Amino acid sequence: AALVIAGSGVLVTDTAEAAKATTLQELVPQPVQVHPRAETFTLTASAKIQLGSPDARKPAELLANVLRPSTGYALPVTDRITGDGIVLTNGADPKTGPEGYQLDVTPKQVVVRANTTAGHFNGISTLRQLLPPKAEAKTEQRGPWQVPGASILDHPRYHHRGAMLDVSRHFFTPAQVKRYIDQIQQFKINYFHLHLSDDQGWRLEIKSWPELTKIGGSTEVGGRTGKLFYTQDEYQDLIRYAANRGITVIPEFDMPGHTNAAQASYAELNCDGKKRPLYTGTEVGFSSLCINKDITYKFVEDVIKEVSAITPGPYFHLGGDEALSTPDADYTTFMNRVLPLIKKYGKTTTGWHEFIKTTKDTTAIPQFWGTETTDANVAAAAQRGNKIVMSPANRIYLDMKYNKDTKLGLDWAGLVEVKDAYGWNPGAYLKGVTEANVRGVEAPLWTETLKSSADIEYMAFPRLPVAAELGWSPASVHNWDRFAPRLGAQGPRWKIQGINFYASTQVPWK
Ligand code: TNX
Repeated sequence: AALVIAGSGVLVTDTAEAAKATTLQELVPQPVQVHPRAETFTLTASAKIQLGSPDARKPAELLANVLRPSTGYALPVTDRITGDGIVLTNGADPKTGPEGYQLDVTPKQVVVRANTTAGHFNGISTLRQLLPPKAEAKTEQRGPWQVPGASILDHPRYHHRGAMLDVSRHFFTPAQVKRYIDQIQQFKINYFHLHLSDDQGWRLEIKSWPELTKIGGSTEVGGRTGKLFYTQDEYQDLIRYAANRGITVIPEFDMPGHTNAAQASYAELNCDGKKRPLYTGTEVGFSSLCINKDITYKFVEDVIKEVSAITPGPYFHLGGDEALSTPDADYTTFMNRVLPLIKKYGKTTTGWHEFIKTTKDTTAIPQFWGTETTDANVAAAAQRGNKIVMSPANRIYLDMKYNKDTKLGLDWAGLVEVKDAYGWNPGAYLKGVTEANVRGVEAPLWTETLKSSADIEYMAFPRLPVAAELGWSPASVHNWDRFAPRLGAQGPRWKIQGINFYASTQVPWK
């Protein structure tokens, strides 16, 4: 008796029993191969989480931390393999690659096989969705804690599956950022991009330029005041928190535009030598660093140097978008001086796609955020060998309103309902940018209108899981009619997790 959800995404059933809905048909993102087995596994009070590989330790601890409160079980993490219970080990099929895993659920045990820590995190995310939704509760619930019998083999379509949060327009505390990291992590998101500077705020302490946060980190959109920035210790704590969940942080400092907060902090960053007033509105494109002053590059180098020293991830995001107050020639001059500085401090450059017109460096990563399906500079870069991160604003900007009645958000790129967010193929979207040119998918969340975790969640859910599906699942699985019920099946889990999601009428919520 088989119910096969193979790479084709087609469901094949040949018994009535197999046709019964199980959580096997409720996974987001959809795995590459899912074969059901007849018998279920039940997690019991004596179960141990057994490590067959040191790579699995952090993923094991994450799983234990999710399941201990809800089950009330001790769930010790141990290096001793006894077989029964949950076993995390290596020796996965090479097809799983650097981020994939195999998950085998039999009556005696659940085995996650992966050859890397990333693979174990991804396998654990799948296992969590196979347990009943109440396994996500923070308080003790009644079992039984069943997992449907299965044999799963899975690996991602793209390496980069990202989420961006703008902490500049509105500041979010470390606790709020951690809450969002927890929420995105469960969909196999592996990059968290923090937009740390903009006209309205400079959000990370830079020791050599202390006024950046003292002045530039003192307010936000709407005019609230306070300590609206992260100390370097707080930032490093966020990075560790993300790393303990399989996520690499990408810091962004936007330049040469979107720099009013810096220009309000230091007079010398302005061509006329005068400080700008702090800005609490939501216009874009009015600020620019002074391109022809050496102090500008001293400033930029100090920022890159300090940030690189405390950021273990390989990337520095230099923004580069909407530099509407920087003449084209100046923009190129600026990038020609700044790109080598990022290399000097050992980081790989990523940025909003505009910057790629200034460089032939094929290691640089443009993040496409346009609303058209052609971009000559991005296509030319792809032809040279650059890998592109896809964030088309009219598809996957999480701050776009769902419909005209959505109270939060903006609409400059259009209204983006759940089906619109799903209805595109990252590997065949931009002219001249094919599957092999795409590094992945990232869902940015700009926060001009968002002030709380509830606001973040309303805009990100369910579209962030949509982005995760597009980034992870094979293209052959892409089908709205089959995706919508899987997405809808997440509803009870999100309710238990306290996620304030938008219950779109396009989705059949469970
Ligand atoms: C455009 S997207 C911007 C941001 C805004 C956003 C609002 C991009 C690279 N720049 O400055 O916050 O639109 O949707």
